[in-house]
Amino acid sequence: MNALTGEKVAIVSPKPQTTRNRIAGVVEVAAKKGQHPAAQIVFVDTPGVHKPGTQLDRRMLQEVYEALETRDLVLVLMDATRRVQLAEADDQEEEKKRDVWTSEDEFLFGLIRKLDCPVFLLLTKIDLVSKDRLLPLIEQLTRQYEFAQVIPISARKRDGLDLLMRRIVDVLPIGERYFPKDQYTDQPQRFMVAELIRESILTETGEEVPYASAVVIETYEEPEIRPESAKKKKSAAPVRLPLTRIAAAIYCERDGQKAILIGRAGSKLKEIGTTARRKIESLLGTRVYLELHVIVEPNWRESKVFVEQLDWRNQLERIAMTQVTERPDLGEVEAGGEVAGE
Ligand SMILES: Nc1nc2c(ncn2[C@@H]2O[C@H](COP(=O)(O)OP(=O)(O)OP(=O)(O)O)[C@@H](O)[C@H]2O)c(=O)[nH]1
Ligand SMILES: [Mg+2]
Repeated sequence: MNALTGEKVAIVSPKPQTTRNRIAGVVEVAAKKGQHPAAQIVFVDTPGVHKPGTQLDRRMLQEVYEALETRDLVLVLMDATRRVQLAEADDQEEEKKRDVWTSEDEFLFGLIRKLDCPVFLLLTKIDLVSKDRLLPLIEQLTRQYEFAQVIPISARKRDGLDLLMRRIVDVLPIGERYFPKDQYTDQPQRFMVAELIRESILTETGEEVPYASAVVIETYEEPEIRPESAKKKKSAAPVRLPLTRIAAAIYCERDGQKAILIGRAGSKLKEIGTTARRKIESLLGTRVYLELHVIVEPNWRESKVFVEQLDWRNQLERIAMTQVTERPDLGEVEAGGEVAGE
């Protein structure tokens, strides 16, 4: 979705189950004479389909079902590299993995068989797989379901993306735009900020810490001067960009995880904060003061109420209802915030 929109709509990491909520990425396609009219494609990225264990998993699967309620077309993305590895592996460990996969596949195919819209299979990361390995894989998968299209793609090399867009436009109904022409996502910026912090946790910590972590923005104070007007100001002195002040809580499940997230003398939290702040600055076009603190919420992934509260759509509702203008009590601050150049 990032490759297609040309924007960082969704966070990305090598770890599975990175995406937790459904999010839209909007792509405008220009008309092509004799081929197709102009189009707006609204991609809805969802968490991956896997059998749920925790309440968080159940919520993630619910996101998939909710995304399926409003769709004209479904794209099933499968990582070609992992598929090829499994198809060719023959040791016992791999055998076990294959069993898990078979049951996850059944789950997925069961889900798409209920759909009354076209389903495309996209084999991803083909920059890492040779063509002669791809063909048997396609054969094997199309035996299980009659996909309307099978399109091998590489987001990295942009292979297959133009073809994909054409095939999508072919099946879309004629209708009004869903989003204004220049809007590329449905997520409010404060939630994209929370995601960028989570992305930094995914890359900066290992083991179960990223899975047990959740980020909630507690204060979000936008500058009064918009960055555009600040840039336009005619002045000989270098323009100092306005400042956005953000405080966020990182929730984890256990004291040990909190200790890892904070690190020796707060070093890990500082690292997470610095990488996140850079990404947030490039998203917002302002300087950013980012303050992070860590809260232990035992077994939050098993709490339906907590998991529901994390959903940005629910958070938006709550913000709209309470219209809190006061800075909430942030409790114990574990490490100071920081800002570029200060
Ligand atoms: N080589 C290669 N790597 C890719 C390509 N597309 C994605 N990746 C890598 O694959 C990993 C997973 O990418 P994500 O976008 O997080 O995958 P996802 O399907 O959204 O996964 P979840 O959100 O965890 O369900 C990242 O390390 C990406 O850099 C590609 O076309 N080629
Ligand atoms: Mg994802």
